[in-house]
Amino acid sequence: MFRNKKRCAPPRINSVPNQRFVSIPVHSWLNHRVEQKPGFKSGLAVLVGRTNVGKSTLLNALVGTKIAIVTPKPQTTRDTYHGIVHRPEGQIVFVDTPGLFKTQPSKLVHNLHHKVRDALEGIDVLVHVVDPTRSIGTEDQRVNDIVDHSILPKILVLNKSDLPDRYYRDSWMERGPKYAAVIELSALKGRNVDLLINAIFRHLPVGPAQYPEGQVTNVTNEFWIGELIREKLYLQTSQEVPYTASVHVEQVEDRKDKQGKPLLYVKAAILTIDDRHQRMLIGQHAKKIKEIGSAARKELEVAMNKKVFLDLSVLIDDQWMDRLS
Ligand SMILES: Nc1nc2c(ncn2[C@@H]2O[C@H](COP(=O)(O)OP(=O)(O)OP(=O)(O)O)[C@@H](O)[C@H]2O)c(=O)[nH]1
Ligand SMILES: [Mg+2]
Repeated sequence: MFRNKKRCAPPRINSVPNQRFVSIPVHSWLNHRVEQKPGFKSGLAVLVGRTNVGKSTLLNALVGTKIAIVTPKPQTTRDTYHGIVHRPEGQIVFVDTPGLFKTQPSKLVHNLHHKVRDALEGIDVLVHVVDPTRSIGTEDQRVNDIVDHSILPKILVLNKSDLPDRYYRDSWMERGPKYAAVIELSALKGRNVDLLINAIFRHLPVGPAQYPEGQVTNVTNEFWIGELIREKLYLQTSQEVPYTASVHVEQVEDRKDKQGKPLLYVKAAILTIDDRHQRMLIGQHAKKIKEIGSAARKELEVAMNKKVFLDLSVLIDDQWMDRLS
């Protein structure tokens, strides 16, 4: 499947960054049912919006842990995944989605938009997230159309309330009557996120929990590690490079280091579409791949609370976008 293998050993870095915690349990869950008190509410709320409005940041803030990767670049999220909020009164499963965006038609864009449409199936509440600091464009119009055609209870979230220049706040407020509630919050600062949780509970049916108490997501460790590497790739590369690349985690294994201490061995490959992008991702003297690898490794070590050996390579696989669908 992959050709033109070029590998380089990850650099050793001893300092640990000041990152927010991450800890993702491995799960075996769906269909799990536990005894719930009478009146316990349960359901799914989907986060939709144009790209970059802060849906993934909000998912993390709601759950209180880093599940989704976040970058300042558009089109960061490529999958729909669940973040679970547990409260005495019930359980909300939040579904993060890829943002809708306007760009040249491509397989990647087509597949991501398809995922958004799929994510709207079986949902109880639709949460429309917007960024009132940015003018309302065609991407927002596309989301507005989806929202207007939906018969679900809808909540409008005006994110980024920590920013002073929310010039488009009033324009969004004019759409307020179309929604069951309008909430201004800051996902980044964690401000007013409980208001959203309370508003969603008002629209959820009584029913059994979908996930066991304490489980915060449905993503596997392997998937999450791949996402973390992809986040660093987005942060360390520019222009079209992030959009030519994906990450494939081949192996995650608990081992011991030379001193007998626990070590997590991770073997992963960045997949890209051609030689030129492979060269860019590796960089001169393998500088770029080392930067990506060391940033990912540092955060993984904090998350897993153990040393991590990340064996990262850059391979060519011009089919990876087909497999996204
Ligand atoms: N100031 C401020 N920035 C925010 C807030 N929420 C998100 N951001 C920033 O907005 C950028 C995009 O955030 P994401 O959470 O990746 O946005 P997204 O909607 O998931 O984007 P896609 O996955 O590309 O659709 C990042 O730089 C975030 O730090 C907020 O409440 N305030
Ligand atoms: Mg996202």
